[in-house]
Amino acid sequence: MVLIRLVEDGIAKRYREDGQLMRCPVHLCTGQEATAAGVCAHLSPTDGLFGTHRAHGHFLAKGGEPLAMIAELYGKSSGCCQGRGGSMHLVSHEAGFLGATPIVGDTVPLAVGAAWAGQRKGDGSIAAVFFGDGCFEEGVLHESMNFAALKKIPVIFICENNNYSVYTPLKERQPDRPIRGIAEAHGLAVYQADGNDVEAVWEVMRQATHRVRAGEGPAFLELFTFRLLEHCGPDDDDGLGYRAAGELNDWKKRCPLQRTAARLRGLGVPQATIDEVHAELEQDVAAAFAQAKADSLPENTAGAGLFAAAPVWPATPPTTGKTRHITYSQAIREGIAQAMTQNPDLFIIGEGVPDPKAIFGTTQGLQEEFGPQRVLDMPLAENGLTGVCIGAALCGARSIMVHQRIDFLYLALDQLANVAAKWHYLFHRPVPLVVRTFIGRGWGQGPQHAQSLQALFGHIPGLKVVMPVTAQDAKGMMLAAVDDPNPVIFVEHRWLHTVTGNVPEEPYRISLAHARLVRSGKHVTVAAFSHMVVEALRAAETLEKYGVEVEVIDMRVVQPLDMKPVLKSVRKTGRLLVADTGWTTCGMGAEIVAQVVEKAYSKLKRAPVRIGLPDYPTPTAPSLVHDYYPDAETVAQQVISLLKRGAGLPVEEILSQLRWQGNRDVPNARFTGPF
Ligand SMILES: Cc1ncc(C[n+]2csc(CCOP(=O)(O)OP(=O)(O)O)c2C)c(N)n1
Ligand SMILES: [Mg+2]
Repeated sequence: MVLIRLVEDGIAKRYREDGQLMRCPVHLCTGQEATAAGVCAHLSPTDGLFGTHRAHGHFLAKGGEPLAMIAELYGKSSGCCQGRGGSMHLVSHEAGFLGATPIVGDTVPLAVGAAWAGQRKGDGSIAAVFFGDGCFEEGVLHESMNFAALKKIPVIFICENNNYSVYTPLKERQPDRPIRGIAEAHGLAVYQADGNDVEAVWEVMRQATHRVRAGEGPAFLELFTFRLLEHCGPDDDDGLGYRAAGELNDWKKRCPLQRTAARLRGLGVPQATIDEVHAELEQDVAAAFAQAKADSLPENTAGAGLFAAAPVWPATPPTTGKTRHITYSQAIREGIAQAMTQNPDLFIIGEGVPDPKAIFGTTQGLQEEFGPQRVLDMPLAENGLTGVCIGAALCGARSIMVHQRIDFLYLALDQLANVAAKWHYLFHRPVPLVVRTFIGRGWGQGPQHAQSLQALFGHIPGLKVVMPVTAQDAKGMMLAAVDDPNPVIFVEHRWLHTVTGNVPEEPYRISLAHARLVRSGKHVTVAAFSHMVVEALRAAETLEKYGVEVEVIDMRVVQPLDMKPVLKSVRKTGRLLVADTGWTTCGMGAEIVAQVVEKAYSKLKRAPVRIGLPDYPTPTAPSLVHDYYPDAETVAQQVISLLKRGAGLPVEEILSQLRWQGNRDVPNARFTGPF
C-alpha cells in the first residue's frame, strides 16, 4: 500500500513537470490502495490478474516492476508496453498481471477465459479481475458472470465500488438495490468488505480464493472504497461540487494507510519501523522516476509487432497424395477435425455447433469425435464469449469461434477490434483465435441476416480476414488459420458450401496472405471476392466465346490484401473491375481501385470500375432483391463497358445468356469447376 501511494503521489507531483513529459491520461488510485494489496496477497504469479483504467495499484500489488510502469507513463522504450500504451495499458507477464485496458468491461471476460484455460489444463491456476461500480452497467460483465457460473470457472470478480463513474454517482445510474444481489442472482458466491480496511479485504479474498481453488465456482467481491483525487489527472476535484458535502473529508479519515499504521502501532509495531518502510520505498520510487525520465523514447518502428510472427505456408495445396471430390463444407469440417487432432488444446465453440443442424453441416459429428469439452455450444453472448476465447487464447487454449451470421459479429466488435486486434501490438502476447462467420444472400433473410462485412473487419489493423472460395482453399486456410498466432476472421459464403473440389486427404496449410490467379486473360482484370469469383468466372466463360479474355483473380484475403497479382494483371490489361460481395462505398473495391491508381496509374487505359451491393440494407421481398445483388450478368456488363466502345459486341445477346433464371433466392448455377 505504501508503494502504491508513493508512486501515485510521485506521478501527481511530476505530472505537469517539464512541459508535461507524461503525455497520457492518469487515473490515480490514491485512497484505494487496500483493495489491490488485500486481493493480491492471495494471488501467485501463475494466477492471472486483469485491471482497469485505474490499474496502477493492481499492477504494483501483483508484483509489476515500478520502473516498467512509470516508464510507460513517460512513453519510454523501457515501459511495459514500450511506450505504446501509457497509463491505461499495463502488463507484467512475469508477475501474472495479464493486462489492464481502459474500455470499461473489456478485461472482465478475459479473466474468465484465462481462468477457464487453467481449468481446462488442470494446472490449478485461478484468475481475478478488478472493475469499478460503473462496469456493473456494462452488458459484457453480465455475459461473463453468466458463463463463469455456468462452467464453474475459477475466477474472482472484484468490484471496487467507489460510488462514482467519473462525476456521476451510483444512485443516478443504477436503481436502489445492492450490486452484489445481481452477482448472487448470476450464481456467484458473494463477499463484501470495507475496501479501505486491508485486513477485511484480505479476509474476504482468502475465503473467495479458498472456494474458487476448491473448484466450487466463481466468486464476487464488492469492496467499498473511494478515490481521493480527481477521476482523471493529478488534482483534487472536490471543488466541482459533484460529491456530497463532507464526503471527501469523511473518506480521508478512513485512509487505508493511516488505518493500517494505527493498527500496526496497536499491535506493538514501533512507528520507527513504519517510517523505515516508507523511507526505503521512497528511495526506490524516486530512483524509478529518475530512471524512467532518463530512459530513451522508442524509435519509430512503424507498427512493428502488430501481428505475432506466423509460419509461412505455400499458396497452393499439395500436389502429391490422395485427393477426393468433396464439397466446401465437407472440406471445412475435415480441416477442423484435423486441426483438433493435431492441437489437443484447440476447442470449437459457437451457438449451434453441436446441434442437429451442425452449422450447415460443417460441424457434424465433431462432438462425438472430440467430446463435449472441446466441441461446445455457447450462451447468446457474442461479445462476452469472444472475450472469454481471447482470454483463453492468452493462456494457451486456442479456439475456433463460430457465428452463424456475420451480422452477429457487430455485437462482438468491441472485443475483436479493441482487444484482440490490439493485444499483440501493445502487450506482445499473441491471440490465436479463429472466428468463423457466414455471409450469404437471398432466402428473405433481410437486413440483419445477410450483410457482408469483410471491409469493416479489414479496416481494423491487427485482424486477419480471409474469404476462401474453393474447397481446397477452405480446408488449407482453415488449418492455417488455426496455426496462425493472430486473430483470423474466416468468412464463408453460404453459396460456396456446395461447391466441390478435388481436396487432398492429408492435413495441409495454405497461405493467409496470397491472392490467386484463377483464369488468365489479356483484355480486362477482374479482382473478385468470395462468391463474386464464381460470378466472374461464369461471365468470363461466356465472354470468351466472343473473343474477350478476362483475367480473374480470387482475392482470397481481405487483410493483408495481396495487391501483387492485381497490379501485375492491370499492367498487362490496363482495365480493372473489382467485384465484391459487400457494400460499394468504403468497400473492398474502393481500396483496390485506390491502390491501383496510386501504383499503376499510367498503365490504366480506362477508369477502373467497382461493383458491390448498393448502399442500402438487404431487402427481403424477391422483387426488391432482384436488383440488389450483382452477378455474372453485372460483371459481363461492366467488363464490356471497360472495352473500347464495347468492342462492338452484341451486348444483349451476351447478357441474356448470363441472365438469372428463375428464383434469385437460390444459386443460379451449381459451380463445380475449374477449381
Ligand atoms: C465502455 C466505456 N464507456 C465509457 C468510458 C469512459 N470512462 C472512463 S472511466 C469511466 C468511469 C468508470 O467508472 P467505474 O467503473 O466506477 O471506475 P472508476 O473510475 O470509478 O474507478 C468512464 C465512464 C470508457 N472508458 N469505456
Ligand atoms: Mg467507480
